[in-house]
Amino acid sequence: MSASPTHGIAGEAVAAAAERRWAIAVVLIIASLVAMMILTGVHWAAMPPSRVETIDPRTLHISGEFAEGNLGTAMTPDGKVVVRLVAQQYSFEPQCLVVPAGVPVTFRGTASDVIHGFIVGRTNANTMLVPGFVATFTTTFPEPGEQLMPCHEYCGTGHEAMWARVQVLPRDEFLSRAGRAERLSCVPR
Ligand SMILES: [Cu+2]
Repeated sequence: MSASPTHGIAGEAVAAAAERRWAIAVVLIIASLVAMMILTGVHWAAMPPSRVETIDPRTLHISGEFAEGNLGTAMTPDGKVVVRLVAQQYSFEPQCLVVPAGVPVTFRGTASDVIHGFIVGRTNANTMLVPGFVATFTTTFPEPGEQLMPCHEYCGTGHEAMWARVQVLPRDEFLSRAGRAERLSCVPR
């Protein structure tokens, strides 16, 4: 019943070949990751971001763009939609954002303590929020509906409970609400 000695040697050869294949695959993966790090490092060093906006996280709440009364969605005089928000352990301010569908929306956000970030549902609205810096991007939400906006940078023990909601309203409904209020949000009062 025992395996023949030749069988054992053949088995060893198969195992050695499989191990070699895995070793080659792992070396290739590590080499490609290192190459990616070097490439991105050189790229960022050669072409630093064109626009870096800094802000003092210690005085964020006291005055200026990210003071509490200024957070939420606002219409600029020339009709642009701007959402301002602040992330902190473990919530976003405001907790519920209102945006129009089919209109470009500019987000401006920052963090007051540690690195946070967010993504809005399955849209391409996605950014990190780093204390000391203002993150900005513009996106358009094609469909009305409600989206979840979780924090996607691990920020501490309460991270998994850190999320907000985004209500994407039909354009006309948004405009009629925006006409009545300076700052819009859907936080229940
Ligand atoms: Cu967070």
